Amino acid sequence: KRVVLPTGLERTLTAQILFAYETRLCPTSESIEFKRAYIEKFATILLTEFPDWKIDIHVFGSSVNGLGTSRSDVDICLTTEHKELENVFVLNKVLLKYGMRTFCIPHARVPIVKSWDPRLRIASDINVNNTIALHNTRMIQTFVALDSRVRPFVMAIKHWSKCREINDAASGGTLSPYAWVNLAINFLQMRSPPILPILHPPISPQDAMNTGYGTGNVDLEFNDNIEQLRGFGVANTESLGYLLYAFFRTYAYEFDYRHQVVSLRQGCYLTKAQKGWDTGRPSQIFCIEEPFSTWLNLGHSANTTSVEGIRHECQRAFHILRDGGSYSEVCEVYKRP
Ligand code: 3AT
Ligand code: MG
Repeated sequence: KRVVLPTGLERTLTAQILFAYETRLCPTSESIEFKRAYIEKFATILLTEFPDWKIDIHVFGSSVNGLGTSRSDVDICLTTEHKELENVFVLNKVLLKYGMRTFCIPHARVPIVKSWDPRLRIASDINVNNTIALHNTRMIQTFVALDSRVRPFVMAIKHWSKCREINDAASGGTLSPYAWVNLAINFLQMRSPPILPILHPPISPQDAMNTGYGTGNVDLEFNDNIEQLRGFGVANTESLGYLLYAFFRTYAYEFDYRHQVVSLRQGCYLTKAQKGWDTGRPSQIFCIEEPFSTWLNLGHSANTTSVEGIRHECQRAFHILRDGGSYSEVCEVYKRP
């Protein structure tokens, strides 16, 4: 069902999103240059400190998937056969020597070193030999390339979630930027007609279950043939403004948080029962299936209170737009009471 936004408002909102996208969200050429310089500096450090080791540097996440801003961090994955480097404290020591400020998270599912370069003013998350994110980065790059609405739409949602302080899984207990990207892409797959396709091969109901779809047994296959898929969404003529409005309405009033699971892999909503995620655990309140590691819930960090908060934020944004407010008002920086 299409709940209409008056045409005038829809057009104005689309123009506002595009204006924010072009002037504030797209990274400046200066910031791209600083990130490039940082990666070069990092490569030189590795060469100097480990001259005899073969270490490859892969950049992933928003600095390469098309969804980064000037202020996004640089996500780096190092691949090497020298397992000693998987101990993040080894890298940490080296970075400290070169004046970086660092912080290790050794016991996370993916251990990382967080580093801040005070000269170039670049933040970076570095992991060693955890290559899974390189594949989901390529998947996002593919989606972004298929329709010109994807990049401004997803960036508008990422920006809003950051301004409203609901994009911090680690310390805020809400959703990571990557989880928001999954919600936004799944939303575009579920439009009628769809704007984005399903890229993954079909999966049997048995495999779709949380159990049985082996942990660590990741199926990396997906269709990345951009030339073949380009133009997939042309039958859908919805504007950016309307899409953003409908996105907020979906997560404010339509999505059934109690029973549904967002699946980008299958381009639909699954049920919690289908995934075996209906145990009532606090980590299963908002369910978003990771497209490759399908046993992972990207919403695991959000508890009852933060899901209420997320829902409330979507309602707030929806009401502002419905009443003729602007995208900037929607993104007004959250003020603590
Ligand atoms: P920013 O622009 O930096 O705010 P981002 O798009 O780089 O956002 P994140 O910082 O959340 O997103 O994560 C960086 C990348 O790491 C994105 C994705 O390729 C990968 N990633 C993040 N969380 C997961 C996860 N739970 N499972 C698999 N890959 C993940
Ligand atoms: Mg990042």
